[in-house]
Amino acid sequence: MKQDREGSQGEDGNVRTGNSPADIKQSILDNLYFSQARIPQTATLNDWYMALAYAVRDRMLDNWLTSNIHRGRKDLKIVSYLSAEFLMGPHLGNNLMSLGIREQAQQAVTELGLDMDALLQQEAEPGLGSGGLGRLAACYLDSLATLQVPAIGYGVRYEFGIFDQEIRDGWQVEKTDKWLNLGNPWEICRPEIVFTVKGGGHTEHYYDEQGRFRVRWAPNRVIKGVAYDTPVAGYCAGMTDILRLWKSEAVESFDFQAFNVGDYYKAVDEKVISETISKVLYPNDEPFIGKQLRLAQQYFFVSCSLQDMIRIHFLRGNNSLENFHESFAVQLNDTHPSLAVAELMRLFVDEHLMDWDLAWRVTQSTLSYTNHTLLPEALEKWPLHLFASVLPRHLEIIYEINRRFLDEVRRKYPDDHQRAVRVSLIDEHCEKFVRMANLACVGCHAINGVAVLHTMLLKRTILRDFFELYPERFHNVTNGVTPRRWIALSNPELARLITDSIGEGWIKNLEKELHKLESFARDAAFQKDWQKVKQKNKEALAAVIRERTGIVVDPLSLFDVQVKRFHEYKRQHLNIFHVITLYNRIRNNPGIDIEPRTVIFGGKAAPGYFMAKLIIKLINSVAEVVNSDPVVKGRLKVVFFPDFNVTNGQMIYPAADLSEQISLAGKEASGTGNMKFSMNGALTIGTLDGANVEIRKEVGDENFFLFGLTTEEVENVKSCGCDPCNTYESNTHLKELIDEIAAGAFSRGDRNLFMPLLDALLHHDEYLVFADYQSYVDCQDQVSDAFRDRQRWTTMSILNTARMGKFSSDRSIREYCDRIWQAKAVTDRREKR
Ligand code: F58
Repeated sequence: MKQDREGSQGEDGNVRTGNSPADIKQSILDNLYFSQARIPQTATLNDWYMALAYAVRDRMLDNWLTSNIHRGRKDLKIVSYLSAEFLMGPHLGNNLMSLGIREQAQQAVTELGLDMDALLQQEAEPGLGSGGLGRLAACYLDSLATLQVPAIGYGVRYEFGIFDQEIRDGWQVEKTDKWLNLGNPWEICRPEIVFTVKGGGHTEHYYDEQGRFRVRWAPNRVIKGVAYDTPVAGYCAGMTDILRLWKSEAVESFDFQAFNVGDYYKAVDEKVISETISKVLYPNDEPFIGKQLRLAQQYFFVSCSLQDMIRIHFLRGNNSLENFHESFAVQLNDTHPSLAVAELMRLFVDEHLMDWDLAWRVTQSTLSYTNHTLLPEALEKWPLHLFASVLPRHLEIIYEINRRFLDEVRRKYPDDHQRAVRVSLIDEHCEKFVRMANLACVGCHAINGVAVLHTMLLKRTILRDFFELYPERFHNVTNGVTPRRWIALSNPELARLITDSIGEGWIKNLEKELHKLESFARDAAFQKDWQKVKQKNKEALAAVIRERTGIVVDPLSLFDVQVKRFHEYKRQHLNIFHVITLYNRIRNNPGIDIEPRTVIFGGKAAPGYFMAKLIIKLINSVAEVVNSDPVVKGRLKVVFFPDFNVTNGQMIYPAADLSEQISLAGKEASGTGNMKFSMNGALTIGTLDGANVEIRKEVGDENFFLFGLTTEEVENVKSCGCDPCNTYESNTHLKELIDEIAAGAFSRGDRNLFMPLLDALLHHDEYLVFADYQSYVDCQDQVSDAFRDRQRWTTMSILNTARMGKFSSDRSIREYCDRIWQAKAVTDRREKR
């Protein structure tokens, strides 16, 4: 073995950090031996993966430590992104790319007789998020680091992330995600960065020696939060930001108390309860479900994070908290961390003896809030009794904020009692609740939506009163996604083609560079290359589909893809109704000349969301019938791709021809999958919802398949009280397919199985599936026609990619920095390569 670890040193002579293939190879061997206690002869694939990961992490440390110095600089504001979710995706491939050592590592690995793809696949995905909101946080960290803005992402180190999805008999089955089982080489535990967090109990009011009114919180639980840091390297940038996740643990002194009185088991119980806080991510999607443990989780990570920021603020040489907002801009990713308003006030006023008014000014200047939903049922509101039992001091603080705020409202609108009732931080309709969005709107200096339409609707609907009170606080920052992970990493062939044509500037400067592709849109040779790349990606996906589902699909068919969380408003059932419509056309006319399609679905349903799970079952049931019917002759295939996550997304987006963005107008805040598809050359069929509106504007109306009611029309249909039964009765194709489902055509004769879904549609159809059906089917016919003309389609595809510059998360982050955070990048740029 010794021999194995010797050998050549790289040009820079440092096997620990050198970037030559020889250095990396030696470093892998060293890490295998010294960190994994393994020799090559007996090492498992996971040992090799860990050894490579440690070798890569070693190479991130230089930048990490220099970046710490920047974070210590008083003149540079640190952006704190507070989020209950970070859906980072696998780190290895991305870090190799960011460090610019992909080829060297590939060579090192090959020389060791290993397969890089197998090593990459060994990494368990850190699924610490459930969907768009968590993935957005990850894209934003990538952009912050790439743009060299000092930043820390703060969240929870869930032991169990989002469940793994299996499909059994067509139904979703949830499996616990054990992402930490084989070890996580990317995180570094920082036992010295630890904070205590109180819970429950009561408050005591008293006057201190100086005669000041003080409040003491006497909790009945105390736990501690320990920091785990994951480096986030900017793409070929000197900056490495940090993802700091908190793990809950028992406070030792509490154990001892119990132990001393002989109650050993109580001490152990206490430990178990403490560790429960960061045990599991709640996989819910909207609507809001008020579980005590979730409130405790939110408070836990908010408190640890704010205490950590105060620590850093003093470490930077400040001696008061008056200028805390010059050290930190704190972004609240939805209301999940909105307790920060009350907690920062508590830390300032109770712990650091700041005067209330000053504390309030600093709190407001520090915090800003992003809203991610228009669904009223998704807004977080905690039952007052529950809130009081977990956070008694915070409730007092919220009452005081509310008292002052409502005074201000009444001064402004003296005769408008109803307005005060609506904006109050406490909902007093029957059972009382604490309204977290109201708390965030009052306590933050900036409030933003995530797409132009979404921000406009926020101002007109759920946050209207706050917009009228504080119009200057409202901003729009349209979401973006990182072109590093979502093009360069996941679609290497396309990345190469783009770079060969316009140079590599697009990777860091999508907005300025990518449009240069437009000049190739009609170039015959370039079109061929473009088609080849897509074809290869489709073949690769087809192979994976076969391996995971047993379904054989034709890579030459149109890949029509809808991947996202399952929710009725996203209308995956509208898509499957179109599939049934195509199937009926084939059955009614077996010789029909129809453009072959493979319709691919993917996504998880919240474990308790019956209707979403029933839609998954319907898709699989339709798939079973369509895929096995000989009359179809392979012209139509339906696939449910199980366990859609970041890793699988990286395979799926590059292989799509058509992107399904078909939510009911006014329901999807932005969408980010829509951007990933389009960047990878898929054309969109979509409604005027969320960021679709802006995507269409960028790519051009003629390169986007638009259908469906507009938000205004939706409002009209809703207010006229139209009966969905009428649409059903008057549309023969719709009636035919609904009747088939009802008759058990896709459920082996079982007429009851899908009744709950059909009943909901026939009697309410809240998301206007029936109303949009015909427009959708007509639009899909246009898609098929367009796909027949491959040259035209390819032009449209190239133009879609070329015009997506705006949707880089770098643009979003620049907007946050300029308009909301007033944060600057580190100026001494140390460009690598
Ligand atoms: C999503 N929200 C929006 N929430 O639905 C989507 O339109 C938007 O593009 C994205 O945020 C980013 O802005 C979302 O993903 C959640 O996952 C919540 C997590 C906590 C429980 C409730 C759902």
